[in-house]
Amino acid sequence: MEISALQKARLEYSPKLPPALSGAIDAIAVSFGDPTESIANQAELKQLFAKTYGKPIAAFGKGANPNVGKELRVGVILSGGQAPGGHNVITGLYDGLKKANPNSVLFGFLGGPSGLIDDEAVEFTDEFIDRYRNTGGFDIIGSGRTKIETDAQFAAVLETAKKRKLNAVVVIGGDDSNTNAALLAEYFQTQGTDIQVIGVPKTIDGDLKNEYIETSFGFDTACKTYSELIGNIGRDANSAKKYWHFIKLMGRSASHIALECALQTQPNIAIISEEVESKKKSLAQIVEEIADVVAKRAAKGNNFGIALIPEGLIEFVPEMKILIAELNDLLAHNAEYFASLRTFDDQAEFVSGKLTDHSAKVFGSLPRGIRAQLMADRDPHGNVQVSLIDTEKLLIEMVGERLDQMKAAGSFKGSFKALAHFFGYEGRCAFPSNFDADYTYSLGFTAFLLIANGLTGYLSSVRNLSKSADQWVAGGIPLTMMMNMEQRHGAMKPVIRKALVELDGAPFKTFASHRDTWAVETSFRFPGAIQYYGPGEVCDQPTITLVLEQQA
Ligand code: FBP
Repeated sequence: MEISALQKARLEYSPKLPPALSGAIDAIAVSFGDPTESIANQAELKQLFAKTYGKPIAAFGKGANPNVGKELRVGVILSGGQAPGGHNVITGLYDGLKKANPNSVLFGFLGGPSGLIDDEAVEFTDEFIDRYRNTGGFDIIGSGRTKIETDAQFAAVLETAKKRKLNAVVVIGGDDSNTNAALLAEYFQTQGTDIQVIGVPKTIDGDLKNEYIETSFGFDTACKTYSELIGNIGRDANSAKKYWHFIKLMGRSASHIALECALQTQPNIAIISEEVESKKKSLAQIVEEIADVVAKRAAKGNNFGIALIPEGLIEFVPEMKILIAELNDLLAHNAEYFASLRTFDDQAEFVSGKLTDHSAKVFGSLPRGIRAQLMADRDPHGNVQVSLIDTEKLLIEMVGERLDQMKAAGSFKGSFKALAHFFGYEGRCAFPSNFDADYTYSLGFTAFLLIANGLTGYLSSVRNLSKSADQWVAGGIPLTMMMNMEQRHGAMKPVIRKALVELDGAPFKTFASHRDTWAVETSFRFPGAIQYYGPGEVCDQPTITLVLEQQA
């Protein structure tokens, strides 16, 4: 296959490791903290995870560790949405395994968790893996969203692991996939096996983070890719001065991506879903606020601008949140009957009849296309597929109607021509930035160390990330530590808690302190394309979010 000049150069790039991990493999010692507790629902979780609950945090440092050279057989899966750097997790894991014992074997299970259930895998070799170093995408083995859920699926995974004589399984995934990893770790133990399970924090959404997991991989590259494009559009808008651009940004639930892109590009409007929820803003209020900014800019002769809309917004508007929760429950409980309804009208009628009066009214007020999108299939974890809902178009339509009314009343004298964009999939498979290339390689190498030290039910962790890689620190965080009980598919389930944007956190406060100026002035910032080579301040910078969080 012909490869680009950049791909060729990236194959040669040597990712940086935390200092404790870069020496001889038998000179990396592990140390442990105190037993841990889950973030909530301790009693229930202790019961559900009788074998794996409450383990101590693990940290790697320099020191003798003669036992890491065992021959190991490990399986790895990529789970959920693509995120730049997934290939480097695998290369870091592979290099760790081979460095410790050249006879160790790494299997890549194909197409996500279903590869483990169906036992479909490839065995990695140097030649195979070398073709994917520092590249974006998950195409090395593919990914999928199957959830390991039923007794039969758990049993099938165990059978696969036994058949392949696996010592460990590594799950590269987001909050839902790592919840699955925690359940699998517990299951293997209750079945009397010592097969280990290690998770790696992945998702461009940036919502798998806490005190110990500073960011999920892929967030850095995805935000930089979107910010480049937003900056380019900002410059185009300021050149032609005739369009408003409504840009929906990926991020299923949390608005971390929208917030980071706002800090990078300084748009006129950026909606943060978590603020909408906390201030209980209705859709009508959001529309009013946007129309107000459009009118203020028009009054200064600026009939153009940029508005960033987080993909998950719709689920945070109180009346929509209640509607979606009701829809989730009723679709989960009437799945078979609903699937038998063939037309939109039949489906809408059935749903409206089952909703509470208030939600039925909200549902009825939405355009047909949005109603259809809200009734579409949930993902296997029960989530609405918000990337398929055209929130940016809904807002353009509603803002346009409001501005017409304002024009009639004399409070808007400009013009409003708006274009809709969705930046999502184009950010998920870019060549990982140097930050993500280094971070993911380190996470993969750390996953190997957690396995080599006999641990299970842990998430690979690399910290101190706002500093240069020579100050990074590697370790492992017990998965049960991040869990609580939440309502899913109409029942309480143990899950890793999603990290939403904190309104009292430094990134949001920094944005909030500037947004009124950015709304009316044209203050666009142009981040430009990701740079892979050059001075550190151009090509090795972490996200503004990470820097602000760690300064606080
Ligand atoms: P993960 O949480 O699995 O990393 O996926 C994140 C994401 O990219 C969301 O931002 C988006 O809503 C969703 O995946 C899209 O899913 P799909 O790839 O199935 O269309």
